[in-house]
Amino acid sequence: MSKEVKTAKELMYKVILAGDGAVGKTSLIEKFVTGKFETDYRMTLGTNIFAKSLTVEGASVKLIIWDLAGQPHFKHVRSGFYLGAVGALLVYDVTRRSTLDNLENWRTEMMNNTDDVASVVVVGNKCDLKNLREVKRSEGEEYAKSLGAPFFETSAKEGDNVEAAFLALAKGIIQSKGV
Ligand code: G3D
Ligand code: MG
Repeated sequence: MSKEVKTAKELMYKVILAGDGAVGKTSLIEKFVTGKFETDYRMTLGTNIFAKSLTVEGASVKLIIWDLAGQPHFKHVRSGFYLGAVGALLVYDVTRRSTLDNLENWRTEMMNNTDDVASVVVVGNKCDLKNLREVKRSEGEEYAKSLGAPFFETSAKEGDNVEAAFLALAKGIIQSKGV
């Protein structure tokens, strides 16, 4: 008879992705959760919720990843989106400087709507578009440093650093909340 091993209850954490439209939030989640980069799923409106289990520092963690589909114009729609989130990826697009400039507004809106955020990671996405780059790596790094947050340049298309960014997010949550 095989021995059943009882594992500790899996910890579940709500995390969100914030940032301007078309920076690649949905693409990053799709890549992380399904390993695919697809180009034809993005027409949904409202909020999409994804889940992915991972092991961080020996702990089993399930990230419940909330994605704001479309860019609702009304802030009250977004307030429920932030509620209870303990982690956030702040995402900009390295080919559009305005998207980095706007990250602080996204962060402020998030902080105005939840007290629970324990872990933030700054992500400069689309690093595969080398010829279109508008934002230097050091600029993103500097913003992240000002928040005391980890920083990654990612490509949802090629997969670079996608897992690393989510792992750093989960690690930050575990470190501040304890296991
Ligand atoms: P959003 O969820 O932040 O609004 P999306 O952004 O994930 O919908 O992505 C917006 C567009 O950027 C999509 O292109 C998507 O394919 C593209 N994109 C996302 N991430 C990357 C990346 O890392 N590299 C490149 N080259 N493109 C990326 P379309 O043309 O479908 O609008
Ligand atoms: Mg999207």
